[in-house]
Amino acid sequence: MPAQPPARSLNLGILAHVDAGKTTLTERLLHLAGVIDEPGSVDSGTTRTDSLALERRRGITIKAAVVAFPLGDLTVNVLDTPGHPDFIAEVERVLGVLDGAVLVLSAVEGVQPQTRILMRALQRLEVPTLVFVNKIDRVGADLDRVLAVIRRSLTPDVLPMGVAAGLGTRSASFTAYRPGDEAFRESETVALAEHDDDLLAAYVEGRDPTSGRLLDGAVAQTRAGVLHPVFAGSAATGAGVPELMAGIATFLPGSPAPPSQDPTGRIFKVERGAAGEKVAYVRMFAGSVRSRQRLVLPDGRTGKIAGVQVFEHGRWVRAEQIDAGHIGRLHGLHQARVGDGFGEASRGEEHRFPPPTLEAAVEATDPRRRPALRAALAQLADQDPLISVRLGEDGRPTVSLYGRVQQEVLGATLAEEHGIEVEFSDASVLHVERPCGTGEAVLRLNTPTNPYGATVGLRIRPGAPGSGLRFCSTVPAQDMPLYLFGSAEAFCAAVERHVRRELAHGRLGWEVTDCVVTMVEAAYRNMDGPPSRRGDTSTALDYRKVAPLVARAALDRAGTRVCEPVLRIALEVPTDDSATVQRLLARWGAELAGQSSDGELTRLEARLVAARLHELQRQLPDLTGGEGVLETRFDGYQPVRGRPPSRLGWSGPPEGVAG
Ligand SMILES: Nc1nc2c(ncn2[C@@H]2O[C@H](COP(=O)(O)OP(=O)(O)OP(=O)(O)O)[C@@H](O)[C@H]2O)c(=O)[nH]1
Ligand SMILES: [Mg+2]
Repeated sequence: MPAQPPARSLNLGILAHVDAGKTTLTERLLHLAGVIDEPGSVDSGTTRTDSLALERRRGITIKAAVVAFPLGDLTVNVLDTPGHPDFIAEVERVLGVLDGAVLVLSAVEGVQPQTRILMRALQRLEVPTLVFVNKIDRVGADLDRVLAVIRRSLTPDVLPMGVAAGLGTRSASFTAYRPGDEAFRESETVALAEHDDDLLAAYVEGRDPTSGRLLDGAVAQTRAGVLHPVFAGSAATGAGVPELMAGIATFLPGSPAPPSQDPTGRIFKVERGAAGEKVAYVRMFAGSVRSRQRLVLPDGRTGKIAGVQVFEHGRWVRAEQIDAGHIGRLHGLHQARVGDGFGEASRGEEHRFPPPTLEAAVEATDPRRRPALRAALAQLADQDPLISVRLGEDGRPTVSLYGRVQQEVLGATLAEEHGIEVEFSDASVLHVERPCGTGEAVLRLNTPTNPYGATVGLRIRPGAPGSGLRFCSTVPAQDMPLYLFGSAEAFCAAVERHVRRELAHGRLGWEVTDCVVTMVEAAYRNMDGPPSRRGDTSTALDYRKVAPLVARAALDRAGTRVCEPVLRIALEVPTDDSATVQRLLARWGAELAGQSSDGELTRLEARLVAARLHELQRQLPDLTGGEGVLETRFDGYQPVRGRPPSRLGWSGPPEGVAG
C-alpha cells in the first residue's frame, strides 16, 4: 500500500448499449487490481457499482457510479454508466469529465443502436477510446463478424490487439499479439498509416518501422482519438481482462496535472447520503478543493465544503483535498446541482444528446402527500438531470421523460426512498415552440405601461434547428446597472436567466427553442449618484419583473409555431412482412428514407413522428411474427400538422396530439 496516494489519475468511462456487460467488467477490473477479493455479480445483486436497491433488483444500471483502482502510478477512477436509452442524460454528464473510455460490445449482439450513439459522442468529444468485445464465452460469439461490423458501422480506425480462441465456451480465451508478431506489425502499420504520413511513406518504400516506433504511433493516435485498439474477452470468466487492463495503462492518458490555479471543476452527479444530506461528485480540472472552502456555483449559488472524500482501497474515505485531474465527493454543498461547474468550468455544458420527448403528470395516491411529493420531486430533479419537473396551472407536477423504464424507476424511487405512492397519467408527447418571425419589445423607465424602475428591450428571432435558445446583448456597458451586478457579464447572465425562465412556456405553453434572444436596450435609474436603498434607484428586482414582461411581448410579436419530435427509425423485418409494415408507416405519414434487403430480411429506414412510436412498438410483434427489430433515434422537430396542441390551462393530459 503506498504511503502517498498516486499523483496522477485516469478518469475512465465504461460505456455500452444496455446489458453488454459494463458493470460485470467493472467488477472484474476491481478484482484484478486487488481492490476486492471476489468479483460481485449483477445477477445476484452484489456488484459495487449497481448499489441502489432498484438496480440490484432489476439487474440494470440506472445511475453512473464511481469506483477506483490503482494501476502503476495511476489512480484509475472508473465511471460505470447506464446503457438503457432512458438514462442517456446520466451518461451525458459523465462524458464531460472523462480522460478515456472503454466502449463495451457483446460478441454475440455486436454493434447495437446505443453503441453507435455513444461512439459518435466519444468521437465528437475526442475522448480516447478502447473497444472491448465482451461475452466471447457465450454461444453465438463471433469476433470476426463483430470486427467487420465495427469497421463498417462504427469506425474504420480500429486495431485488433489479439486473437480469441474457444469462442462460445466457458474456456474461451484471448491472447494479445506480441509486438514482434509479423502479422500484427503488418496490420498495425496499415492502421497507423491512415493518419501518419511518415509511416505511410516508409510502408510504401518497404522500410520496416521498429516495434517501438509502431507502439509510440499507436499510443499517440489513440490519445488523439483517431485510433481504437480492440480487445476481446469475457467479463464473466475474466478472459481478456488482464490484456484490457494492460491496454488501459498503455494507451489511455492520465489527466494532466496543471500547475496550481484557481479551483476549476464540474459536478457530474449528486446523491443523498445516509442522513439525507447532499453529496456532490466532482471532477477537478485545475487547482484543488478542500474542507471549509467556499465555492461559487452558477446563478449566484454558493456553498461551503464541509468535507471531501476520495475512493481508495474499495471505499470512500475522508481526504485532505481533491487535486486537479481527480474525482472526489464533496459534502455540505446544499445548493449544488448536477452539471454545475465552478472556476473556469462555470459556463454550462451544451446539450449533446436527444431531449426527452414525453411528459406525464404525477399524482400522489394519497392527496395529503401532495406537498411531500412536490418536495421529493424537487430533490430528485436536483440529483438527476433526467428529471425535469414543472408545475401545471393546477399545481400538479409534471415530469419530462425519456421512456417507460425511466417512469417505472421514478415511481419506485418515490415509493421506496420517499414513502410516496404515486400514479402517472398516460405519457404524452412533449412539443416545443419555435418563433415564426422576429419580434421586438421594450419597456422603458418612467412610462405609463412600466410600473418598475428599469428599462429592458429584447428582440427574438428564429435560430437554426437544434440550436436551442441563445442569448446575446448589444447594450453598451454604460447603460447597464453595474453597481447592482458587478459586471456586464453578470448583468447579462441575470437577464438571460429571467428570459429563459419566462420562455420555458411559449404562447401555447410549450418550451420556446431554436431562437436567438438579443438584449437591445437597457437603462437604469440612479438619481442620487451613489446607490441608495431608496426607491428612486433601480434594483435587481426591477429587472426580474421587467425582463419576463418584455420577453413575453416580444414573443407575442414574433409568433410561434408548435413543433413535435420526430424519430429516425430503422426496422428489420422479414421480407414477407415488409409491404404490410410499409403500408402502416405510410398511413402514419412516415417518410421512407431507405430500403435494403438481403433476401430473408428487409431493412427499412424512415422518419416518424414520436407520437406514433408507442403504437408501432405495440403492433410490430403481430405484424412480423415477433421477428421485427426496431431502432430509434431522435431526429429533431417538425411543425405539427393541423391544430397545434396547447399546454395552457393544464388540468389533465394535454389535448390530443396531431399527427
Ligand atoms: N456469458 C456472459 N455473460 C455476461 C458477460 N458479461 C456480462 N454478462 C451478463 O450479462 C448481463 C448484463 O451484464 P451487466 O454487467 O449488468 O451489463 P451492463 O452493461 O452493466 O448493463 P446496464 O448497466 O443495465 O446497461 C448479466 O446477466 C451478466 O451476468 C460475459 O462476459 N459473458
Ligand atoms: Mg450496468
